[in-house]
Amino acid sequence: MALKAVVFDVDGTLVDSEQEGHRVAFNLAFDEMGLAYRWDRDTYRALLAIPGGVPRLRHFLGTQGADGPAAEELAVGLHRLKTGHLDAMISGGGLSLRPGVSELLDDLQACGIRLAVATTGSGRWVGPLLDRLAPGTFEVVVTGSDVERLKPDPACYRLALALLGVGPSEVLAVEDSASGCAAAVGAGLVCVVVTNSDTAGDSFGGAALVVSGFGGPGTATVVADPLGVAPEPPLRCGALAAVLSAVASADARKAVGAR
Ligand code: XBP
Ligand code: MG
Repeated sequence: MALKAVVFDVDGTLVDSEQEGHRVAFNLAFDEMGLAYRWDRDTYRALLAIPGGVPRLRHFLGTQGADGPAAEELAVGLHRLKTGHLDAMISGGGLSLRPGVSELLDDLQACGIRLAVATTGSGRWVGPLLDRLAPGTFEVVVTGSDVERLKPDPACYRLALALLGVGPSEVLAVEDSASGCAAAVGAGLVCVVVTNSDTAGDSFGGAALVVSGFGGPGTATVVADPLGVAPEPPLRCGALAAVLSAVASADARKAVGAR
C-alpha cells in the first residue's frame, strides 16, 4: 500500500514540550494557587506515565493524600491555570518545533502526503501552537478534547483515520512514547518512534522503526530497525514510505503488530 498520510503526535514529537513547557506551566499553577508542590524533571518524567493533564494532577494529588470531590475540583482548577500559562508561553514564542521536523513536514508535503495530528493534549493550546509553528500544515487535528479515552487508547488515531477518510494500511504514525506508539498500533497504523530525552531507552512494542531524532547525520541514530529498512538520517518522506512498504508483507505486519 502506498503512503497516503502521516499522523504526528505533538508533545515530545513535533515539539519537545513536556519538561520546558508543560512542567513549567504546572509549577506556575501550583505557585498561583499558593501550593508548595513543585515537579522537578525526574518527578515529571515519572508522571508522564499518566496521560492527560487533569488525570496526571488527579493522580499526583492522590499520592499527596488529597482525593474526593474537593481534590477533583482542585485538579480541574489547577489544570485551567496551567493551560493559561502554557497558552502565554506559546503566544510568547516559548516553544518551537524539534530540529528536523520542519524539513520533514516540507518534504512530506512536497511528496503530496496528507498531514494530520493526533494528540492527548488539550484542544485549547494545541490549536494555537500548531497555528504558530506550522500554520495551515495539518489537514486534520485530533486532540485530547475530541475523544473520551486518551492514549494509549487508540481513539484519537481512529478518529484521525475517519476524518482523513483513509484506511490504516495507507497511514503511518510518528510518536515519541510507548503510550503513543501503543495507541497508533492499536488503531492499526504502522508507527515510527522518534525518541527524546524523556523516552530514550524506553521500549516501544510494535514500533516499525525507532530513531533518536529527526535531524541529519551525526544528530540522529537508528535505535531499532526490526524490518531492516536501514534509513539514512535525516528522516524524510522516502524513509517513511520505505517503512510502510516493508510492513506491507503479511509476516512483516505480524512482526510489528500492525493490522
Ligand atoms: C502528551 C500528554 C498531554 C501533555 C499535557 O500528549 O499526555 O497530557 O502532557 O497536556 P501527546 P494537557 O504526547 O499525545 O501529545 O495538560 O493539555 O493534557
Ligand atoms: Mg507524545
